[in-house]
Amino acid sequence: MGGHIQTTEKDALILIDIQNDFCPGGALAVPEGDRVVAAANQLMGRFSLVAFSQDWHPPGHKSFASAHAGKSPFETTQMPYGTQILWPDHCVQGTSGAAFHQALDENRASIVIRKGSNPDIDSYSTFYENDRKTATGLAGYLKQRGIERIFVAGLAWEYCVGFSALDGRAEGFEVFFVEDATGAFRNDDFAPMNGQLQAAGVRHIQSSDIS
Ligand code: VGL
Ligand code: ZN
Repeated sequence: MGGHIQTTEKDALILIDIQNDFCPGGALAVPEGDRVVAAANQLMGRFSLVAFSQDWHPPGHKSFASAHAGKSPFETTQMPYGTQILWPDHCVQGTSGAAFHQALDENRASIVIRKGSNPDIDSYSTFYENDRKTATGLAGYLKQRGIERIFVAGLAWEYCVGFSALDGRAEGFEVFFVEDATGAFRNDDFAPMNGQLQAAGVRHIQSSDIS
């Protein structure tokens, strides 16, 4: 059954980091992260333009706790661009953990934005690295393709999907956050991100709202 949001050629679907390391069994797993795959595959059928993002870190990336002597995952450190959470090694370029979930239909993506490749800068958003200055080029790509509204989904809610939604707003797009196609690391601490999303005018929807 269709919902009340009709998609057009001015809409794009942005599927964020649906990669093995963010799924159960992966290095930085979202609980039940693989549950977004079926929803993502289904959503793609509603859009003429689909973009993927892929977390893509070189070995020894500065966002890894292992790159900082004496630090453990989920502690923080100060980087030139601010406070950085230190993660377990994840999504290392070319590894199976960095590959898309095998059930995700990759063929529909017309562009894959790889992010987090600068060894010294993390990148949650698929529009800007965490220094907030280095653009990935996605905004220009979408604008040159005439896109006005973006629909974001994937992994993880309170980091890469959330920051991509906020930057999408900052770039002037209307932004829809597809909740049932998005997974959170924790269900008890995403309220701050949700507050930011709401303040920015991001609209929260379900897949079934789209026809
Ligand atoms: C992500 C932490 C580190 C994400 C990526 O995709 O949400 N989170 N790298
Ligand atoms: Zn990462």
